Amino acid sequence: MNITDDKLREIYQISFFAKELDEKVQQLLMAGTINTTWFSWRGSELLGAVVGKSMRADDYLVAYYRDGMSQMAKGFPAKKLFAEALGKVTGSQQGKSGWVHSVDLESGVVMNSGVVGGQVPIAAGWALSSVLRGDDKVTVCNFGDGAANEGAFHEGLTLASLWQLPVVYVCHNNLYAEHTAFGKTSPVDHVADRAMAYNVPSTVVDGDDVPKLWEVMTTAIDRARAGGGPTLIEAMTYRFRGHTRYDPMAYIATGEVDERVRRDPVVRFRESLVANGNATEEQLKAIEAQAVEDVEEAWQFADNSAYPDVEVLHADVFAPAPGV
Ligand SMILES: Cc1ncc(C[n+]2csc(CCOP(=O)(O)OP(=O)(O)O)c2C)c(N)n1
Ligand SMILES: [Mg+2]
Repeated sequence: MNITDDKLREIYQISFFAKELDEKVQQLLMAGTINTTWFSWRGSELLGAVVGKSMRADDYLVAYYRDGMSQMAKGFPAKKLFAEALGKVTGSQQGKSGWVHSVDLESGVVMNSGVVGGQVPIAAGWALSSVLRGDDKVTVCNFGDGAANEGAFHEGLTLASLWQLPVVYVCHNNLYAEHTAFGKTSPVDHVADRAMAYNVPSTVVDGDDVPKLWEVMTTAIDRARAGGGPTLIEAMTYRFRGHTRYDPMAYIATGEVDERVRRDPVVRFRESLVANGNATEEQLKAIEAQAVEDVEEAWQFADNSAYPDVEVLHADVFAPAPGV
């Protein structure tokens, strides 16, 4: 399906917002104003935005700790996410999970985890729930290149394929897992190469190429919805910052990151929108001004919110027993 100008502008809006939010968090962390575990998504904004925007509103997103941009594109309110990161009671889990395990059932962000690779079989479970209920929802599952080295990846793909589940797996291959380059841990060039072993169709796509990524995502989602089973999409991307903020990135060749930052995908996407007549300079400036305002509002909301009372610590740990 070809992407419309409206969708292209929406993707720019969420990507720019995600970039601003990430920059804001970095500033606050560096100034010592806040203290939170933070996995920067700078460099992958376009990929995240397309994933979230290509889904139907009631589809399920199984998220991972570096994809807040996908979650917000799916509809997770930024205020709830920011407040959750700061451990505030107005957060999506009343401040008890942080960024890493934030979920928002209303927007269909049904799971998020720091257990690397754990997303893959859990997404198969969500997709199985759609089959059992007879609804036509599709589950989209984000995970990193490092996750493909976990047993859970192989188990999840096996089940998804055997049962032809309505799930789209999206590997965000940013070339590194913590402090190790992809090539040092993978005997194959691409995560997508592994899908063949499970009879799952797969493709490698440039995660910065919005129209191509849109086409690949919507095709896979449509096929899953029509009963055609799972797809594995490997989107090539890059991580502008270290694994965590304490990472000096000494394992990366000098100049590699600078070169990527110089070709910032959000900036290049903006240039292409103007050059191709998909958006005017005025439209983009308005989007940017609004995003700056919205990021500030989300931060103020989180900052001004209270911490949860200690009494809620043990609430929501176990689901109530049936009939209770
Ligand atoms: C099961 C498990 N093993 C190891 C870890 C430690 N760990 C946290 S993040 C990470 C790297 C994952 O890399 P990747 O999947 O490429 O995602 P990225 O951070 O690059 O987005 C590892 C090994 C973990 N959290 N869970
Ligand atoms: Mg990675």
